[in-house]
Amino acid sequence: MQSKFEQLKTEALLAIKSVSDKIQLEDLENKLLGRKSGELTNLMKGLKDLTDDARKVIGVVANEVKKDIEMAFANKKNELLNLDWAAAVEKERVDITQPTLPHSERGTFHPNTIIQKDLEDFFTSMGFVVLDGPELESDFFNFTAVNVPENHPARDMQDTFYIKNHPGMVMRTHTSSMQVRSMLKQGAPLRAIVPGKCYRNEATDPRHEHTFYQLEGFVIDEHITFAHMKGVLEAVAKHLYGADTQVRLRPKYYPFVEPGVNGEVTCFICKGKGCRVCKNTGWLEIFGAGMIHPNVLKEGKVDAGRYQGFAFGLGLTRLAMLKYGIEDIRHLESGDLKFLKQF
Ligand code: FA5
Repeated sequence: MQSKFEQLKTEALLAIKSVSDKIQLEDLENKLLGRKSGELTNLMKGLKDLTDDARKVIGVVANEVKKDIEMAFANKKNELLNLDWAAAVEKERVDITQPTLPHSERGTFHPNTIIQKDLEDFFTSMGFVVLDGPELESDFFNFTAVNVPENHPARDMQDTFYIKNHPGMVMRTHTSSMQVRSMLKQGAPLRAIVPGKCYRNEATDPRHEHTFYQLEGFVIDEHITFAHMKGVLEAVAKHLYGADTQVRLRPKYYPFVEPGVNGEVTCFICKGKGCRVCKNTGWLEIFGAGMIHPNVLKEGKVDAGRYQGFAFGLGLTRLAMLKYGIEDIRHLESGDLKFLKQF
């Protein structure tokens, strides 16, 4: 019986050595060591029929053979694993001596992103913080909190996407939805901008998209006046379009400000003389603004007796169109690489 164990060991070690993949190795392990009918298992079962003395001697041999075979399996498993690793590394090898991709293949920033980054730098240099807010917004923060209660006709000014099966939720129609959110979170005084995406159920045309970007700004502090607002917006206009740019404010109704204005800048193409871009008016409309309505401050738990503030909403997409002379807003969300690679 001893020689049977030794013969099995010799054959097993040879067979293990010649295996070249994991599946073959598993099959062989099963054939030799399988619990029910493995060849070594069967041989070991025969030990019980030996006399006590013989079992003592042959038992030692049997255990050693088993240990050696198990060890050979473990070594082979390791060897195959290392081969797998080597193959994986070889597959991922990068030839660093290859020339890089031509520069024209590099990504570029979207025009909206370029303007957004530029304005973020500009406003942070004036002490504003940059905030971010949800695009899927509650009806409350988008409308009610900014002084547009349910059933108020001012809701019709912004054609809204309501969310099926989620009453009370809308795709935000403007970044003004962040006014009260920010007041509740940060309190007063507050100086912040909120750039971001907005959505309106528009019949799209060259100047109106269902998805576009705005940049909201608000300043809340003691003794804030309309003059501060004009000063900040003039600084923005000069930054964007040059030092000789003027700002014109004309009354406009927005429920969340009082008084409210429509902001225009001298056309930076014709310098106010009148051209195709400004439709011969000499002015370009770029924002809505005004002094924050006391009802909005109250919703934000800001003491309206002590604090005042102004807010403005720049049409960021409009600014990008003006800067780059883009004639149709629909190019911006088209994902068309021919268009996007120009920037
Ligand atoms: C508002 O959305 C106000 N929340 C702005 C505001 C903020 C006023 C704070 C007062 C105080 P309005 O609907 O006018 O206002 O939109 C502001 C700008 O967003 C517009 O001048 C325009 O540039 C841009 N805009 C509005 N709708 C679209 C659209 N469908 N496509 C592209 N740009 C749009």
